[in-house]
Amino acid sequence: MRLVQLSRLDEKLMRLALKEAKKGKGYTHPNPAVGAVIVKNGKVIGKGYHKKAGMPHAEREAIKDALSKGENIEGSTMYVTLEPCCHYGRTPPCTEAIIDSRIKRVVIATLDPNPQVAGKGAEILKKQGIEVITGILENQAKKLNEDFFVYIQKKRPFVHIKIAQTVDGKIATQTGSSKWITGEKARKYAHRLRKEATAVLVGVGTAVKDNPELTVRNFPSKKQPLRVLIDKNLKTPLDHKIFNKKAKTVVFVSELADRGKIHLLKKRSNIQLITLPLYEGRFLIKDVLDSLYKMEVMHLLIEGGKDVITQFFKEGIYDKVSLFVAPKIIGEDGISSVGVLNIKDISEALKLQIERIKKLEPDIYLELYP
Ligand code: AOF
Ligand code: ZN
Repeated sequence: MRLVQLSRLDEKLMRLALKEAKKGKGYTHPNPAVGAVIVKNGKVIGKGYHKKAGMPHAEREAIKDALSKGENIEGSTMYVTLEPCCHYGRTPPCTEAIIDSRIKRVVIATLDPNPQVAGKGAEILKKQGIEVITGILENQAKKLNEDFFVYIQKKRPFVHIKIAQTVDGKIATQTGSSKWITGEKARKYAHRLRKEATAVLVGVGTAVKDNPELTVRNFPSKKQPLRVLIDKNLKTPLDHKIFNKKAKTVVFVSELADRGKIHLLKKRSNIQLITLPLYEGRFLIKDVLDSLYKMEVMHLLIEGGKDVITQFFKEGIYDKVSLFVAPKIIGEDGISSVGVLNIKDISEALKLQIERIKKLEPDIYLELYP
């Protein structure tokens, strides 16, 4: 009975730590969003979260918070949403701070997939006689950092495809008219997705036709994601919004790109050009993702268009699909959200799981996972 009560209490306090962690969501890349709470004699005496890569980790923030209030941490319990680190990265190990503070119990939601930590953090604490419990609200903690887990384990960005379409699967009319398919609520939510991404990618078709700025405007955000443009011939006009000063842009070009335009773009401090080889007239997705991984892009949001999205689906490289569906019908002469996949038998269809359905009047939002 006491054990059941204790684990309920642990969950309640871990929920508080998760709430802290969420405050950093979208700002910590390539680090995870982590929260920590310190409890003594049933009272929360300190809390904190990781704000940004290079800044102190959640554990040190919580310790600092408790000390600043004059609290005595000795003998307390720490709730932390990710296993405390035990390595020197941009910051010193959290295990040292926990041991030095004489915390006697550490409750962890999930282990850190980072091979430099991966269970070693918990072991070090146990060796010091600290009681360590793992797995409290583990699923929530993993979901919160789904991008970080993929980035670490697969050594590539988390690939998140966003589609806004009609009920008959169209993203534009035959003339390319698409503003707007979904309503205001869905578009606001799409800006939240941008805030949570490290980078937002589009292909040349979308960049030229829609002239998107790819910044976060409809949602509060302290940062702008990196913009990524795939444009082998560098066809996008230089006065298009994707190149404006509101954010940085990486452009993938090929040897075919106009030298003069390359020269002009190189002079702009917010633009980075990367030349990639072409195979049968296309870049390899692997090359694009390798480059972005090296730039520490942890969460890549793909916003279209059809050709880019089709290539990711074809190669089976996607971790999440955010689908907005508007109660509108365009018909077969419209542009489909996904192009030719050459699927013959229905059993070969790409299969997704619906994890969440949300009404964003007048549209709906589906969160899909492979
Ligand atoms: C924690 N608490 O709040 C976070 C952790 O370069 P550093 O020093 O910031 O270390 C980054 C790594 O630390 C990151 O890859 C992940 O394994 C872990 N993040 N660990 O104990 C935190 N953000
Ligand atoms: Zn740490």
